Amino acid sequence: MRLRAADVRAPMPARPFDFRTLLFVLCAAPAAVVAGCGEPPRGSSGAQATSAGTAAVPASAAAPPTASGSGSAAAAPAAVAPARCPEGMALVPAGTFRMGSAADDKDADADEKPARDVTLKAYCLARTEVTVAEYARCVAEPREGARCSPASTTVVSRGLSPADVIFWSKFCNAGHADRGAHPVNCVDWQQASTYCKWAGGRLPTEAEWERAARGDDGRKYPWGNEPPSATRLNACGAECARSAAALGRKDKKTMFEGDDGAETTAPAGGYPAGASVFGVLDLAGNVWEWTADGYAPYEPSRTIDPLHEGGPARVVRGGHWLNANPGSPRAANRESRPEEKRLEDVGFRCAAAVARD
Ligand SMILES: [Ca+2]
Ligand SMILES: [Ca+2]
Repeated sequence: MRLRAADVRAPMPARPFDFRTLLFVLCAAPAAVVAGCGEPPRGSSGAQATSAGTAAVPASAAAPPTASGSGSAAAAPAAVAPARCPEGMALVPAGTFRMGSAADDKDADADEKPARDVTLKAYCLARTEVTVAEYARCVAEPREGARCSPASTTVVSRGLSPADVIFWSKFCNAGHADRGAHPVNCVDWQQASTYCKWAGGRLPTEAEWERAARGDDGRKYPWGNEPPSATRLNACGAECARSAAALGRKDKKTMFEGDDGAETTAPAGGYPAGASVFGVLDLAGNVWEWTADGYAPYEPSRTIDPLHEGGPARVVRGGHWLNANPGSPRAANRESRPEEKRLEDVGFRCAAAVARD
């Protein structure tokens, strides 16, 4: 039994993820951390801003790091400019974290194992999922090499019955005037990738996504190890059971007892209590998020900026608004979706290279 789209709480004012200026926000990382920031991850274009004010990370951001720690004792340490991220993005400094789940973790799925240390260069990650309004700008203002096709107003997924297509398409957010601040969904992997390119960035790798969600202390959820609650994420709470009961189903399981205020998607960034250590929102819940990686078993030998190239299935992360299982929004959890699908429960956010003066 499925839920209705009605009665979603009123949208919050849009908080534009505005790459259009070069008013980068000075990162708040301590100097010792900033000094450890390296070059941007692979896949970064390092493009210059265009005359149209394109979402761009300056080419200087693509410069390799200075060889700190390898020079002679007599050499003066090279000055390292503070790392900066575009407005609306959080800086995740270079570092090493424990990715994946331990062999004895009974909550973990087999595809999360083995756990191993992974080292990442510094990167920027959007604090929020891309919204309907943000995506629409990409459609309206195409740029050479990055032309967004409209987000679908119907789900696209082979195997769904015509009735299921009609039902689930109600939850595609594009085309609904009251959902401009909600995450864009019903977009396939290529659409997501194109948008991020248009915005001057790229999709985050799976490793980048996981580190942003787990921090460096191996936490289970972005906010810590406490169980999910109605203030921390949009998933299936009391509101979910209530709407299911209205459809005649009284046995709908829920993830938590409280009402999270959203029967379907919620406006992006609406659960500050669920923020990660880097200040990134909705990494748990709301919509699953496309990542750059193709879905495949982990390769333990790949420990530096890992990326599994290619499809046809891509990794999605973070769970979504209809999840009742508290295991779904775990930071280490992985799922796959065929890259051509446009689904009501999958959206995305973008990453970008750090900039330096
Ligand atoms: Ca909910
Ligand atoms: Ca999410």
